[in-house]
Amino acid sequence: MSSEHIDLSNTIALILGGGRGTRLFPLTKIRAKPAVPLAAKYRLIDIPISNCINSGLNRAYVLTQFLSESLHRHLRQTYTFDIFSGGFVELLAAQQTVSEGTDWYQGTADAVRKNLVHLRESWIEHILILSGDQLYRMDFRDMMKTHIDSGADATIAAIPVDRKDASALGIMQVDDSGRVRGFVEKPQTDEELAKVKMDPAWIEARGIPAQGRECLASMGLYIFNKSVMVDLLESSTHEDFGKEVFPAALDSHKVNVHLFDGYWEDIGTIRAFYEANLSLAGKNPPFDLRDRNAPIYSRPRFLPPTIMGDAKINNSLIADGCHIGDNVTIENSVIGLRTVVGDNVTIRDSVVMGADFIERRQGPRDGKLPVGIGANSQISGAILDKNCRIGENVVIENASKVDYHGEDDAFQVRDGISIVIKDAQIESGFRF
Ligand code: ADQ
Ligand code: ADP
Repeated sequence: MSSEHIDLSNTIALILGGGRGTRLFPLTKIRAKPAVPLAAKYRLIDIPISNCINSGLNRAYVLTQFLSESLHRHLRQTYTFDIFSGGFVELLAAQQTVSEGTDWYQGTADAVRKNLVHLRESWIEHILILSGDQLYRMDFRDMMKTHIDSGADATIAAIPVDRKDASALGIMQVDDSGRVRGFVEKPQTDEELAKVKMDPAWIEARGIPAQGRECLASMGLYIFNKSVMVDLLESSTHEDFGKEVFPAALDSHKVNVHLFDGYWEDIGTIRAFYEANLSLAGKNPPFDLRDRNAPIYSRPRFLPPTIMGDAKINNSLIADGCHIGDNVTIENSVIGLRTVVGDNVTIRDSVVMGADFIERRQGPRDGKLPVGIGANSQISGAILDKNCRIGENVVIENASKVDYHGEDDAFQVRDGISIVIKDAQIESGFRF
């Protein structure tokens, strides 16, 4: 049977929308991680939800730590389903689960455990657990087919990686039948890695060019039979799937892998987020936003087209509603919705998220500069969060790439990348 005939109507997706949220800080300072803008006009949450919809799965809960008005609005306005389809995308925020204890979610398994009440409905047979901060395209019907064909209790999506990437991921040792026999979360030493390393021939034998990759990494995407997951979580206090639940379940349960070898990036750190955004701006992006068979959805907006003066744009994504002045150079950058760029500005290797509104004024008022990037400024190697007010003659180049930050600073450097936080103002003449 081909996976096109697999029916996901008995499956619910649980999208893990962010724990303590420190790795993407300060982009997560005043918003929930799923709401972080991506690729000029999307938000992180649009990726897993689009994958679900394109796989014929239209029931999902998004688990998040913060009750976020803007995330609620984004989900409500974007993912509306025909009432006859029974589809929904709903936010489950940690604060709402006080009856299950007053502490916030500790880890991924704990977050799911605190929401088991939502999974009691009898139509749910399978639970698909997804991560909220990854860029990839997958038809989950393929994964479900592997899960059903193998008769596993749980299935983990697995991608071949090399040693250098292994230390940031859950690494699995898998037998010839596809069953997971060993699982080490983020192996840091050669000894730990040796316990779970695979023979590249095993990978090649399954039709995937190993290209020197000798580890199988968990992609953090899991399918569970519902009863198995409920048992595993109710009978333990394990907080994390990777650290605890899987390592403990391998002997008692049949945990298998579903192999995947397409583009897949975890974009949960500032550097990974920055690089993934810029990679989308190239001429041959590794992840194609224009794939008609599996579109990425987002909120429909009624924005005016971008107005551009005498500008030179190279390898860049430019969203709707922007206003770009004369003698502007934009290279290798992502320019988000409603971005305003003054005359004589140069933007290189940067992610500019744009603005939540179009402001109809020119000069400063009440001490506030206009939203956007002021004339004669030069921005490179930076992330400018939404609604930034950057003055004139500002230079952000950060040649030293040395991290520099206080939690509330308008300007910060993290992972070597300059960041101007949301709603911040950078005065004219600022240089770094
Ligand atoms: P990590 O990504 O390091 O590794 P984790 O920090 O647990 O694991 O996050 C997984 C996902 O869940 C992320 O999207 C995160 O934001 C979210 N999340 C974490 N805690 C949460 C909470 N309390 N509530 C809601 N969401 C939460 C995991 C696996 C590895 C695997 C990698 C692949 O543990 O084995 O290799 O994912 O990226
Ligand atoms: P998008 O999805 O297009 O990024 P949202 O619908 O999430 O935008 O709106 C972003 C935020 O901007 C919301 O909090 C909204 O209330 C706010 N906003 C919209 N217009 C204005 C405005 N003129 N002034 C200030 N804030 C605004």
